[in-house]
Amino acid sequence: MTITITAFEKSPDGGKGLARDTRVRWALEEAGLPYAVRLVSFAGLKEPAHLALSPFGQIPTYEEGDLALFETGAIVFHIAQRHPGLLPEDPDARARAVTWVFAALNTVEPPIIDLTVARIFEGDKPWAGERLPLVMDRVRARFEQLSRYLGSADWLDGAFSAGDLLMVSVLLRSRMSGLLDEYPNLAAYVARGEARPAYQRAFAAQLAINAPAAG
Ligand code: GTB
Repeated sequence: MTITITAFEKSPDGGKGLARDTRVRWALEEAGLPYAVRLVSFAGLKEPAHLALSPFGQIPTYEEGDLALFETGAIVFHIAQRHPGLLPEDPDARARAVTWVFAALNTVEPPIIDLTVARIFEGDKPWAGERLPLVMDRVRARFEQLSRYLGSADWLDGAFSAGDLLMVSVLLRSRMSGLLDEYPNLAAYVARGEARPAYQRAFAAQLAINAPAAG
């Protein structure tokens, strides 16, 4: 059955892989699943046809036959549950990997999003200079904890899992701030994720639609 996802027609990052369709593409590549992409304009996100798939008018969405999903966490979990490669077979190990899915999205990503908001959307506000260091320290606090937990391990809990896929994706969003480089084992963890052939294919595919046409 054909899988179709949605992505930005023109991603604001110009294809640096920061928009959330990259996570879904990565999961599909890890699972070896072919997929089609429907590109949506910013105006199109808020039109009825897209709102029927994504009530909040966002990308990515996922369609497979009669099934339509939104929210990257749910989409990656769906792929991971049905195809080998992203969740361990052992039930306890599987539950721990799912815990890391939630930790990435619920505990680590929120302060990173706050940082993006503080740097990009609120950077010109008169109080931005006071707020930014506070937000950066909240990211540092999470990175410190995650760094201590990861130690010298390659992945968060044994073999690479959907939890790592989402954690690496979340950490990547902070790269521009330079904070990741303060934690060498986290920077190396992200680099390991990016080096995976499935990530490389996902990144190249989203870049191909965002890169300026040659010539
Ligand atoms: N919780 C949802 C999920 O995980 O699926 C969040 C989805 C989401 O935030 N989607 C964004 C969106 O559609 C795109 S990824 N926004 C449009 C809107 O809300 O109207 C966020 C994003 C966008 C662009 C960059 N960038 O260019 O750097 C990075 C991240």
